[in-house]
Amino acid sequence: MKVWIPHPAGRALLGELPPGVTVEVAEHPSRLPSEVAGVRFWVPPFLSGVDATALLGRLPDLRVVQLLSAGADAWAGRVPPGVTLCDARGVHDVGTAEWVVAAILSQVRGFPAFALAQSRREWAYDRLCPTDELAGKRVLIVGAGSIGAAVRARLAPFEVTFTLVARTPRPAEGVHGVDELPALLPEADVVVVLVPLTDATRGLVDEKFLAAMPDGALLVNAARGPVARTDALVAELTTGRLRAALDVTDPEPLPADHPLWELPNVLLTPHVAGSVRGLLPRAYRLVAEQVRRFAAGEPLVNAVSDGY
Ligand code: OXD
Repeated sequence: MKVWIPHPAGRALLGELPPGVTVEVAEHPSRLPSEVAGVRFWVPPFLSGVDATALLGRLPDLRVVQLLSAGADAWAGRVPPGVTLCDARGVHDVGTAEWVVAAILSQVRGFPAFALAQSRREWAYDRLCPTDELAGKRVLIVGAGSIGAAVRARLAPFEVTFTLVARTPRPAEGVHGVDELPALLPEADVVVVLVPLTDATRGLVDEKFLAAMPDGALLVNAARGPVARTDALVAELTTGRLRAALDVTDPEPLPADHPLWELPNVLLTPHVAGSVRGLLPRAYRLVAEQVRRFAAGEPLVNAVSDGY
């Protein structure tokens, strides 16, 4: 069985594979390592900015597409019949949850303003103190999957309270449905958006969503840029009423002349929340397990359903 992976380092990280499995490195869809025939298991490049989906129709023997991203929005609904699409659920929990905690603490304790003052050699005590604090804040997590659980576990020691929202309410676990957001948003000091990008979540964070957040609240987007309406974000954040920490934007990359760059109440990072040094070892542990399962005829984990 031929397996294509995108990282040369991935070979060693895969460890021992079942007999008959050949691994080749296909770093870029325009530089293929061998004939397309015989590739049964493909791990495409991770969020490379290159649309690798065009290769889907050119791999006649393909049976599995294993993504290295948690989000499958660029692939769902595009794989040919007979091909199973799997996401990397779990692989990004540590990195993304750490980013969320760091982003919240940075914004609440005013680190971006202190960093700017530092770049000007300004001792900004009188101007920037006191800052806000995280203890006592009400945190609303929109997207109660594995990353949401990791965020919750890491934030819990900070003496915050949590409300969780998911596409499907889970009353037994205290998880509310998305339709309850209008009632929940006014009670949240920090709103963390972690939902996958689907037809149902595109534009979820719109004028009404933002207007329902109380004055001074913090919006954190570690999901996908198009989950928020950029025009609504710019309009609301320009008033200074809310704060934001955005790892994702629409468009991405954000053009140099975009108004979001200018806003002092916005912390921006270039879609890096999950990109930490431990990512590849975690990712290739999942790939190795999936290859083993596939070779043994066992069901794969993390299969992305048609209704993604
Ligand atoms: C992901 C991401 O989807 O890092 O994994 O954005």
